[in-house]
Amino acid sequence: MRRSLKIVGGENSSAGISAHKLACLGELEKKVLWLSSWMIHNANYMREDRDGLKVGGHQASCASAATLLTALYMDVLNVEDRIAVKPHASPVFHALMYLLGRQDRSTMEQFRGLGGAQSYPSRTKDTRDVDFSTGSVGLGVAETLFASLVQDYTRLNGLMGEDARPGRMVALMGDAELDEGNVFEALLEGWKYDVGNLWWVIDYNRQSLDGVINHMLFQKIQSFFSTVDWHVVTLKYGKKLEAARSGPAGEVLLDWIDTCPNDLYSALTFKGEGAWRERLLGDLTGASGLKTLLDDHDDASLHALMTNLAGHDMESVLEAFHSAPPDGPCCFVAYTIKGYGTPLAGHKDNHAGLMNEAQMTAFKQSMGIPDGGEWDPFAGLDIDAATLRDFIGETAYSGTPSRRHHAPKVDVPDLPVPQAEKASTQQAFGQILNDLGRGDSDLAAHMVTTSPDVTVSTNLGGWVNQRGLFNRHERTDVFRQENVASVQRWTRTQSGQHFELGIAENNLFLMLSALGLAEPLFGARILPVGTLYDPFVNRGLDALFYACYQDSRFMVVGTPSGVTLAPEGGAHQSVNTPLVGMSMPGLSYFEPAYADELAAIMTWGFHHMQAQDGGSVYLRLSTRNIAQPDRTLSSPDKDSITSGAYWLVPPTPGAELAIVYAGAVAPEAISAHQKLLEDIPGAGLLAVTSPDRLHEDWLSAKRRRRQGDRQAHGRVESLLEELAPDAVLITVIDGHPTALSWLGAVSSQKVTALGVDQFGQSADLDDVYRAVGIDEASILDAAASACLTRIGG
Ligand SMILES: Cc1ncc(C[n+]2csc(CCOP(=O)(O)OP(=O)(O)O)c2C)c(N)n1
Ligand SMILES: [Mg+2]
Repeated sequence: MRRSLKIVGGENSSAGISAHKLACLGELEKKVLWLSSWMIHNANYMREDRDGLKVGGHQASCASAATLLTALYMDVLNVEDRIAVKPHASPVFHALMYLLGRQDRSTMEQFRGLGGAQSYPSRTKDTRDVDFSTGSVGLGVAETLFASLVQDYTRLNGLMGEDARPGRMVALMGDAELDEGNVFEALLEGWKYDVGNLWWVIDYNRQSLDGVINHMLFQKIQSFFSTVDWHVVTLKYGKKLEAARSGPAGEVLLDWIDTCPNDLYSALTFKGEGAWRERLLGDLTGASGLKTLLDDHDDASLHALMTNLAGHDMESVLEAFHSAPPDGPCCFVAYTIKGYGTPLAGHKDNHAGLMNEAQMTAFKQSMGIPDGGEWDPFAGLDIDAATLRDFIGETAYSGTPSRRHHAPKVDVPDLPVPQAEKASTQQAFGQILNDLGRGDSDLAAHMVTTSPDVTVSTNLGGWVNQRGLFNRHERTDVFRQENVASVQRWTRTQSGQHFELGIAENNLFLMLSALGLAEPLFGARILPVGTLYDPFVNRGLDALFYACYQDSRFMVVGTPSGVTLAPEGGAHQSVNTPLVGMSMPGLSYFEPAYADELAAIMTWGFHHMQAQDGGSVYLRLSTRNIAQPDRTLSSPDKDSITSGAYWLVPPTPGAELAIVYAGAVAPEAISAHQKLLEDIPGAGLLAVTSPDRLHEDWLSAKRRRRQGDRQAHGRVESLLEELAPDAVLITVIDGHPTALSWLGAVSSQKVTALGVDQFGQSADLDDVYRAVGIDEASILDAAASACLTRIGG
């Protein structure tokens, strides 16, 4: 057990922290508070307002974190450390980067504007110094845990880039982020893996968005973290309060603070002035030494004393960070005040509160900022600019040109097609991975797989048998040792290439996200592949969205999907996931029907995951065994497959009908098509392997045409032009029909879109296809009535 609980306070000496450092950091902290407040004020009050919409910003959230983040960036962190900054402290982050010479003034002036500093730290839209995008609370925090595991993997397997060094993974988080369940899911997974190199610094201002949080929450926080073997360090009293402890009425005063409800403490903080005196006189009547204590302080100094929490006391903060144990995860509960140092301090409604113009003018004066000197990095400080510049010049961040690494690309061979007369795409996927696992390709050496307790049922078992499971500590497969027969060989070693996760799909996507950032974060090329049951994509949707938003690169396989899993479980059907795949920026969604399509798509995917302008890949697969096509006469080229569609049966020129299908419903589409040929000779059969790629390419062609490129032509336009201008398209997919219904807008052809728009009925395949209307009869019916309307119209 690595558990320890420590109260950091004034009794400790500030050994190792020079007075000069403290003074400089104190000044920089003030500047950070000013710049972050001003950045928000400028965006809301100074910039031209063109649309009447609120710009917003969070001055109180920023003030709360100013000391902690200044300490981290200006003293504690090394460049190889990676940090997730709580979303609403984005201006603090940008102010620090500005002081470090890593951000320019115009970007800050454009805060929340196009091309300006982003509302919340963003890897892709901000500077190169954002390590993890935050914004959806809880996600950035948890991602640091998975990044720590990924760093261990790269380090232990010699994959880390030559110019990269291991660092700490750090989250500076709001206390309300602990209300997000995903944080606890991650904590449990971290415990299972004995996660090491990790700091979570809780900005414990006891306020969320709507108000003040529960009293004594810190006790629960301490026990949660201790339960999963984290070190917990509580930073409660600043140096002034610690010193007061041994003075008149000291113990009584600190006891009073300890038991003071959060909302009362916040209200008194906001009121300030004589409010503390009045309250203490009322609550501590008769306490020995109280009169002396109060007589020794005027209202202002009493307010300063009573609000001297350790999270705003640079010396206490530095002591805590520098004396943290070198290994093991560590949680710092840093008491802070939301809005500290501003007129917003302590008010329960201050989350999105902005200082008004009069308050800003007074604040500016109190900060000693002259008119016109608002963006001056050193105006209004008590230490001269040259000294501060020298101090900043000595920090780890200063002068480091880039903190993003690159890794050489891995060669991707054409993946061989699993041979079988009948196969499911899930089976073929398992076979491809198994073959990769058995071989010795560079590609396989750089792959890492992961799955939330569905490794075996998504056909990753073969690969895992070849490549083993990763763990920081070696663990044998006891079943094997005891000679108990099992198909699965589950030995855990530091070189194992599979991360087995508990059932938490959010963790899967956070893990994929961290694995897929291994190149920029650690200089390691990793090609992650994750599997889950397709319906549970929805369960991890936010983390998937953020993974893509961060430009993380991975392949995720949703299988089985749709209603095609048939009797296996109505409640496991996935309906909307094609639309998720289509609408997610940075993710290319494919729905192949055949093994050769899958092999071509996976080959393309591993290239795409490594391309500078590439992205991530989502494969929606199925367990339905279907006859593989005879490609001896004609075979689609791989580009057609990976660009989204090809004619399985080309139409005759000007044909009046085509059936368009995606994925596992291929047999129904084929048989319906054959029957239709009797009445409509020349009807086409279009195989769509990726509604997403096809759609995206069409949008891009239209955009280029608007921009003047008259030659721009989408692939889908070329395909559909082979039909009559008023041809009928019958589309069919085991998913929501809108995934293909847009095809009617391409050339104004008439579409009848078949698909799934209901959920949850268990049945065998025939029944369920008939019930939702994607069986052969439904396709034929749709074709007949569409043709009738066409003739009639
Ligand atoms: C997933 C998610 N839900 C809701 C929000 C809206 N929101 C923004 S901040 C916040 C509360 C923040 O409180 P805390 O984490 O304690 O931050 P601080 O007090 O430091 O500002 C909420 C609910 C969000 N950003 N993300
Ligand atoms: Mg808070």
